[in-house]
Amino acid sequence: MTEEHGTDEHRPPVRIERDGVVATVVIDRPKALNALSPDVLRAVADAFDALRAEADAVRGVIVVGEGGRAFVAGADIRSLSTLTPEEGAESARLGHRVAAAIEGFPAPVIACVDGFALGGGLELALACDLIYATESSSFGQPEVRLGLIPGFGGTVRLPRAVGLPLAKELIFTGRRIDAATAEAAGLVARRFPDRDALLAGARATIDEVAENAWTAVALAKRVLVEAAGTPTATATDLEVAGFADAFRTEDMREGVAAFIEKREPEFSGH
Ligand code: DAK
Repeated sequence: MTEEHGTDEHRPPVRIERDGVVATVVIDRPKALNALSPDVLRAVADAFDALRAEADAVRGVIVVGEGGRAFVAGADIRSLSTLTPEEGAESARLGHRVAAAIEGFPAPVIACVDGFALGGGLELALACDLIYATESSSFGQPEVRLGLIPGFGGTVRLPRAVGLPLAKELIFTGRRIDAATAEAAGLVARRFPDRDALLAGARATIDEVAENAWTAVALAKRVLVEAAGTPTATATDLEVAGFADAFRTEDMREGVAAFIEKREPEFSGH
């Protein structure tokens, strides 16, 4: 098999690192600025499927790009140039499989952006629950410069994150914005001076989340993800269902009992 352009020799393009309750999915194709070839997309989806199997032990996932220059500089433009329409459809399905795996993962997923998050890279970050970024990062949807439009959900999730007018401006111009602008627009939840601080900040957030009832965090994520963009009545129905499901958990009984008994709760995750 020939080596994919920009792929570092003999290394899988995606790896999972574990540190206590935190799992980190590292996209490791720095020579191509971590561009999303079909192989990379498949590997990201597989990584989330693997983590799903041990979801009981994972309280949060960090997604990060290797190399310090890019989170992900978009879909792999070289791969795109050779795709047949059928392969294009397969690539679209893969992209949506990745987004579904992240949104369906029962714990927060934080995109840690250190460098470029462009095109499919920004769309990958938008599928995550939070975007944290270093000061030197930049964001954009440059697809129209290639004769494309965002195809991994950018037209759907970017307006939800920054509002329709700014989303339109970014998608129509293809321009890049810096981390400070992205934070002011609500796209980036938190900014950090460098990569170490970025990763430490994401871990600290996951540790803080991990002190809470895992079942409740998973239910809250389910409602937030499923309700996004739906009419108010549908969204509130989803919230009612999630609220009712919380009453089915031991954690809810424990959390309420601990408050009444003036003690710290001991959540079991059930
Ligand atoms: N794909 C492939 N290779 C890439 C790449 C990309 N997106 N971005 C960078 N590279 C490669 C470069 O070709 C270069 O490789 P070598 O020439 O060294 O072999 C290496 O990474 C370093 O890049 P540069 O030399 O260009 O580095 P600079 O610092 O000068 O510039 C840059 C960095 C990020 C500004 C520049 O590389 C750039 O503009 N990259 C392209 C960014 C871009 O346009 N991204 C959006 C792609 S469109 C779909 C769904 C979604 C999509 C497609 C289909 N379906 C539903 C089917 C999404 C489309 C997109 O994301």
